[in-house]
Amino acid sequence: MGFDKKLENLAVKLFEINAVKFGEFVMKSGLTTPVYFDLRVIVSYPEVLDLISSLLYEFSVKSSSCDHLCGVPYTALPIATLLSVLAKKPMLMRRKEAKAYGTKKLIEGHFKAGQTVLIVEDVVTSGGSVLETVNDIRKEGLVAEEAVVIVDRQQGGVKNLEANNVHVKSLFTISSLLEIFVKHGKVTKETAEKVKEYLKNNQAVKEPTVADAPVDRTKLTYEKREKLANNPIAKKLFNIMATKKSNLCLSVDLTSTSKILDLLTRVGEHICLVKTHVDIIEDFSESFVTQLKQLADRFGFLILEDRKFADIGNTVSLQYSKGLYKIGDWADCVTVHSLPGEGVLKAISASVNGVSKGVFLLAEMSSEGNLITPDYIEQTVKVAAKYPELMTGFVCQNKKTFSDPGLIQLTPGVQLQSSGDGLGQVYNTPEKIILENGADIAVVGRGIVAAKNPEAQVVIYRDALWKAYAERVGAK
Ligand code: S5P
Repeated sequence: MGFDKKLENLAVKLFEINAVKFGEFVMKSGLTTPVYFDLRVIVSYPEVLDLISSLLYEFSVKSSSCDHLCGVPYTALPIATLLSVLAKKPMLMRRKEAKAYGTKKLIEGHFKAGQTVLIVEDVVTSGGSVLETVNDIRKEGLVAEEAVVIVDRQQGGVKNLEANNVHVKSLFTISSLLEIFVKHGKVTKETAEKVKEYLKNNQAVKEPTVADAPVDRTKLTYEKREKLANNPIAKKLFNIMATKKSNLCLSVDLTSTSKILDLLTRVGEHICLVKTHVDIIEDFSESFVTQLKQLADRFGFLILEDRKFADIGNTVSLQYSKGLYKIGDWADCVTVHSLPGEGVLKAISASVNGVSKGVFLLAEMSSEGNLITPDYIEQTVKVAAKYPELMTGFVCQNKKTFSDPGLIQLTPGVQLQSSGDGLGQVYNTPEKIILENGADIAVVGRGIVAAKNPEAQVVIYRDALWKAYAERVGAK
């Protein structure tokens, strides 16, 4: 039997078991409706459950690349269960209220942040119930962007869900059901018209109580975030981090080229990014740049020139591409202050001109007594949003500074040995900056560079930082 025929049979069965009724019904809100769905009754009809799940499977689940299925409690739970078995995909269960004792978990089941979830629901009116489940799922760092439903009541719910980035596929709409019912003589044409008229005049308003919880970027894996990044350097960095299992950036604040190259030869395999201050080098040459790039290729790390551009756009574009250093030629990304305003990003964007380059914008600093204010931080994040192609991430100290999971939080001020340097620098531990402060990449300078045995130290930092990241995203 073809899909459409099966769909027709299911519609007729739903009518016959009173899962859909026509008449005058008073709803919870006190308003009346000429059509009423009660799909809870399907649990009494195994053949209907079977038909629904096999049709939903054919129609949507089979072609979905989701990692989990999750039914909206309660009516959709048995359907989600059957679909999970058919698709051989694990299920998640959302509690309506967190347990008062024990783990207080809202989502039951084993999962990892960044995995995708297909939501299963029986009837969508305003979309509010689906959104409640979506929001709880997103709070766990999971991705919920698709839903499959049995009936769309065509009252604005699907649109509401799309606006919240949930794509909905429905087996039936009320219109498609009415067509089948009229064809099979279950309802009269007049009733069908009355229902259609009712729907036209009763579009559900967006549920104001349901907030679309933003995704917590710190719960997502670097693999997932690679896909969410717009800037090619951010994509590459996420990829390198995931592949090398390193979220360590080494700040090679040394003044001789041979010392820098020698250090990188020894520790390059353990880092994802090297950060330079090219203007402190006393014997800078083109050959240094060539050798630096060779090491970057050999060990698979990127180069960040920490120039902290902070002038008017025109000057910055000259500083970026001209002079002794010609930074734009060799650095994959650079640091930039937002102080001069948007012009600085505009200038670099024009200089880059489509080549794969990136910018880390300074939103905060690690030094004691710095003059950055909360408003400055907010405006910095706002201006960055206008340059998604250019922005690799932010240099900042706080998880809450920005939320875009496609951007990278680069956090300096990390050391195991001490808590400051006597010149205003403030140090945190690897665990604190990854787990509490939300860093994606930690910048370590003197903690490694000034160590007696940098090869040993680099491994200690890399392992501590990676362990903290793995704990953060719930990876084993
Ligand atoms: O807020 C900041 C921003 C930066 S880029 N605080 C910082 O310390 N940095 C840089 O990170 C600083 O210029 C130096 O190169 C590095 C930290 O080095 P460390 O030796 O103190 O670890």
